[in-house]
Amino acid sequence: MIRQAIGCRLLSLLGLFLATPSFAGAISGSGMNLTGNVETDFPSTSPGIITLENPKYPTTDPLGYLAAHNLSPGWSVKDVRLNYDTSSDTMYVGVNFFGIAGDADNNGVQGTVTAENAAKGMIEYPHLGGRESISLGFDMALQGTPSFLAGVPQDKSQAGTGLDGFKVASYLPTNGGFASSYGAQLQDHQGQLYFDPSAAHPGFEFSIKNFSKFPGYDPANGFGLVLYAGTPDDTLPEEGALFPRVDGGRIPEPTTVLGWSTVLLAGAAWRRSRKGRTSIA
Ligand SMILES: [Ca+2]
Ligand SMILES: [Ca+2]
Ligand SMILES: [Ca+2]
Repeated sequence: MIRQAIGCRLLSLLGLFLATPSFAGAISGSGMNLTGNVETDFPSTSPGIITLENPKYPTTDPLGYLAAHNLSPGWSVKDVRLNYDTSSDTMYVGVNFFGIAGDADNNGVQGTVTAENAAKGMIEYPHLGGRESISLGFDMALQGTPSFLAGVPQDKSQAGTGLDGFKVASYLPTNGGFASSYGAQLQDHQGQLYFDPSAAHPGFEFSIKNFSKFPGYDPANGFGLVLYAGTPDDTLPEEGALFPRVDGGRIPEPTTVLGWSTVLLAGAAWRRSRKGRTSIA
């Protein structure tokens, strides 16, 4: 039943991503002045900014929706914003959470939970520690599976050299889902995570270098994107979002949809198998 429900959700997601914007008109410039506030740094109304809204949440009173469904503003993603800088071949990415990234109990401090919320099973590690992860998979050749990953791995033995263990890495599938499937760091592509999420810098903003140089990438076709945020160690559900084709307009091939479904379902199965587990790895 869970698998069926996820499948249905995927289909509804796919239906909502058919009108995604194009890269035409992307800003060319010399980098960005980042503050850690995604909506400030990646204004949706600016030419070249691509905003991928997470269709799971209503635009009217989303915080009320989150509260009613026991979802955390600190792990729920409102949208993902992209800005490709042609002059430096750098892709800037802003993951825009409803609250402060990683502030699971929404007490305004990423890294601490109130006693009351701790009693409800909410857990926060300093920074993005423990098995906390914000991970994005990029499907550069539209194969239905990530070509590479960028983010903070769930399995910290896979952590990279960036802030909070940020890494741009090859995708090395494991049974743990893509958030714990980081392979070798890709030095030619390793950008940076700009801020450890906090009240002053609530978003998750990073860069990827030499973005056009990934094998198989054709800017005219766009790329796919899959996102994960959260930790399997608390009582909150993890965030997952799928953007099968970021340039849009065309329906992904069925095989592509199937591939993406497999990627997401692998993570779902893994989480189910640990249901009830409360120990901290
Ligand atoms: Ca907190
Ligand atoms: Ca944390
Ligand atoms: Ca969780």
